[in-house]
This record gives sequence, structure tokens and C-alpha cells, in this order.
Amino acid sequence: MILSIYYAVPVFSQEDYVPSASNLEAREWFQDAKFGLFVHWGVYSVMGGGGDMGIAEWIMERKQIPVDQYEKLPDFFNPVAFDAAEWVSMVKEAGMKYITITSKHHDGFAMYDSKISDYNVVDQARYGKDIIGKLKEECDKQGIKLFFYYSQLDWHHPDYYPRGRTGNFTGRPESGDWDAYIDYMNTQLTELLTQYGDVGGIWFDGMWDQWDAPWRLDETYALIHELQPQTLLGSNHHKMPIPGEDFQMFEKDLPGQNSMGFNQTGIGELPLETCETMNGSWGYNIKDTKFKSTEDLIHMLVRAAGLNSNLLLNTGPMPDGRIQPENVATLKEMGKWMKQYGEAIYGTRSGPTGAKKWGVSTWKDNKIYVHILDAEDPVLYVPMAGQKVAKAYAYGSGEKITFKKQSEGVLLTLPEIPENIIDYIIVLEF
Ligand code: FHN
Repeated sequence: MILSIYYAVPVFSQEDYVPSASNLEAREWFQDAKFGLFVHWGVYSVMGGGGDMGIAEWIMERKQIPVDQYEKLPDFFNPVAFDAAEWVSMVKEAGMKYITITSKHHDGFAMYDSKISDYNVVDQARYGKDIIGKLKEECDKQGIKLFFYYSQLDWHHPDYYPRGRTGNFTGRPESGDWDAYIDYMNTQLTELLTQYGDVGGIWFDGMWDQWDAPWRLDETYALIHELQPQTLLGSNHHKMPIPGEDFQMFEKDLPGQNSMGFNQTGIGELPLETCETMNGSWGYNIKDTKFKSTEDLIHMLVRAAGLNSNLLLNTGPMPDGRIQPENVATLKEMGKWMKQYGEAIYGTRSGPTGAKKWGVSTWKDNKIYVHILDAEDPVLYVPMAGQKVAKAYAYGSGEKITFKKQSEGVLLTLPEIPENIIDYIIVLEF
């Protein structure tokens, strides 16, 4: 049952959006934080991808399951092993600073206690408890920020009409009131921003389903900034940021890259975030065991930092509420690395080298950290952007590194780098 209540706020054109002081502070925090956990969890996890690689949270669309059949899934969703405290401790141990969780994915099912529709985890899942509420409580306890993913695209709501590129096999009537859908979405966002205290951010997805639809973005963005001025608003529309947004995101590619075809866009001025899966799936896929190595994921995190971007690394929890053990193990290893090398990542901004095949550099206070991920030559030129190097040494061991001053930078003579080093870091102090 879907009710319709909508708490309208005055609409200000987002062209004139001036972020609040608390929002600017949150942007700094975000850029310092560098590393977060993305969680794709919903009733689709019960199907584990249905035996096909590459299908998980998209199973409703890809298998053309009509709404009235898909609606049976919540009754199978009973994650009795979900332990919010365990999840958040794992996140902390991984060295992550925030979690972004699907509050509603494209299937339209709310993983929180929504009042406007009973198509939610409390009212319809066998589990019957507020997943988001439990997670938020634990995040607050353990000092982790919680962001909400919210899909603007909806394969379940009858008023998501006219339809876009997807959601056309759901058996919904070929009619609907688009404005009623936008009101519904704004009400759900209001719920998310009033029921759970301070929210780290709203992570939109799905606008790409129909770019030219009348999304009433000014209204939605104004509502979010009004309800929680500090909350960071971003949208995975795969284009340059739209006025009113607070950060820019990239999917499965670092800023500036486009191997997936999603990121046909430039890099704007806002804080950046790249999201990536630990195997090939966002939601839980029982067959997808193509897990990326810890080394590859650390390299991605370091390269992201070198490009001024956060890494939002995804896990798709299992239907019983546990995180896939392979992911737990990798996150533990990443956390161990971050404990040792985090100084060269957290709180840094991109260094003067730009992204190179051999690696990247990061910068904090009077130090430049040169991250050598894939050494090629025994000497390495680092432009110094007007700074004079006083000392050069290997991070950790303190071993002196020989350097020669050049007109605009320094030439480093690299020592023999042992094979098993994930990231050989040279510190340049000035
Ligand atoms: O369709 C979604 C997908 O399921 C997943 O949520 C990713 C995460 O970035 N975003 C969409 C595709 O762009």
C-alpha cells in the first residue's frame, strides 16, 4: 500500500546553491576520509543472482520478473545473522571511515522503516526489523558516518511512468502519475533525513534511466539541503555535476578513466569518489568468486588518493546478513595495510606528479608521498611545484634516498624494491 503525503519546502533554484559552512566542513572531512564501504543489500540477495554471473540487484529486470511475483521475495528475506555491530567493527578494522548503504535500490524495496509505503523491510520482510535503523545506531556508537544510496529509478512504483530504458517487464499498467512518484520519492527522502539523525550523504542513482524526465531536481536538492545542510549530495548520473550537488562520483573507473563506458565526463571541482566491486557484482551473486586481490584493491585505493578521490569499495551481503567471508578477509588485510601506511593516504590531497604508470603521489603538510606501485626505471623525476626538498627517505624504514635537485623538481635514485612490496613509498620533506 502506498500513501501519499509530501512535505514540500520552498524551492530555490540550485543554480544559486551556496553550501552551508557545515557542508563545506563535511566536504573536507570526506576528502580526508578516503575510504568507505559500499553495501548493496536488498531482498534480491535471496536469489544470489539466480545462477547467472553479472546478475544480482538487477535480477528483477534481467529475468523479467513481474512485480506481483517479485513481491514474494520479502517474505523469504530473513537475515537472522545480521549483526550491525560486527559489520561496523569490520569497517573500522578495515580503516574505512564511512558506509554507503542501499536504502532503496531500483527494485523499489525500502530497507528502512518507510511510512509512505509498506513495501519495506519492517512491514513486509519476514525479518521485520529496520536494517538501516540498526546500522545507523551502531555507526553512531562506533563513530562511522552513514550515507544512504537512493535509487530515483523505480521498477515497482506504479507512478514511475512514463518508463525509461528499464523496468518495462514488470506487468505494471501503462499509465501513471509521474509527479505523484516524485512526491513519493521526496517523502521517502524526508523520512530518511528525519528518522535517523545526522546522515553523511545521499547517493543518488538511476537518473540515467531517463535523462530528460522532469525529475524536479531543484525541489529534491533544496529539500535535502534544507533538512540536513551538512549532508553531502551526489548523483551517479555519469555526467558532470549538476548545481546543488556536493561531490562527484565515478563508477568502476578512476576519475579521468572510462574503461566501462559509464564515465563520459570530465572532472569537476567537487570532492571525488570512485566506487568499485570486490568481485564483479554489486549485490550478492553466489557464483561470482572472481574476487580482486588485496594488492589490486590497495593499488586502486592509492591511485584514487593520488587523483584526489575516495574509494568506496563494495560488498554484497549474503541473504542471512553476513558479509561474504572472502570480503571480510580482504578487508582485514586492507585494514592491516592502512594501519601501517594510512599516514600517506588519510588527510592527503593529490601530489605534484599526477597519475603515472609507475604510481602516484599524495601530499600533506610539508610532505609529499611518492607511491611506487609498479617501478619501471631506477630513477624517477618528481616535479616539486616550487618546494625545495630537504630530506628524502623510505616510508617505514627511514632509509635515505639519494636525490638530485633539478630546475623544477628532483630526480630520485630508487633502491632495489623487494618484489612483495605492495606500495613502496618515498617521503619527500620540504
Ligand atoms: O544500476 C546500478 C547498479 O546496480 C549499482 O547500484 C551501481 C553502483 O554504482 N550503479 C548503477 C549502475 O550505474
